[in-house]
Amino acid sequence: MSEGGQASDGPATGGQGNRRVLVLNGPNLGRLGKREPAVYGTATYADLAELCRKAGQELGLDVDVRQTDYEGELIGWIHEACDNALPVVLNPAAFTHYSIAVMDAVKMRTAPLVEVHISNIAGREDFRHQSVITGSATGIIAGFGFQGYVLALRAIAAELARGDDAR
Ligand code: CA2
Repeated sequence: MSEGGQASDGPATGGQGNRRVLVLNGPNLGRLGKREPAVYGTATYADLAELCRKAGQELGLDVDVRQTDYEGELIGWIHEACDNALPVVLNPAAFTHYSIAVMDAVKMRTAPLVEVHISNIAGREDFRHQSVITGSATGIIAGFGFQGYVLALRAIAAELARGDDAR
């Protein structure tokens, strides 16, 4: 679990258990707003968590926002989602580009999983062009800043409205 109480930034359970969504963020995203504003903006991780929770409220989703710098912890959270058929919004951060372990966990998903990137990874350095996650995700949203998380939550709400299987 990452320092600073950032592991879980939203309600763990609520009155709408079947509407729970995990928003999972990988390494260094807890530092948003502190470095590289030209790429990631000036808003903070707390701002991102608040935006996701607010979007969730508007969509009738019970959004649980978490961030970790540890691969094993992220994988554990993906397993939790698999075991409980929870939809996921996932920004794997640098794990995107090389973690076969995160990819294998995503392959086990039992509900929609949307990969999100704040920046447009296809327009950056060559090593960021490849995602080992996308092929196992429901879809990917990249390049729209924090708004990408809201778009991903909207996509999940639409998928839930279509049926509860792992699309
Ligand atoms: O664009 C994204 O959302 C990324 O997933 C962010 C990752 C990067 O490794 C991916 O290629 C694209 C990096 C997150 C690092 O976050 C920072 C936050 C503040 C200051 C510097 C980096």
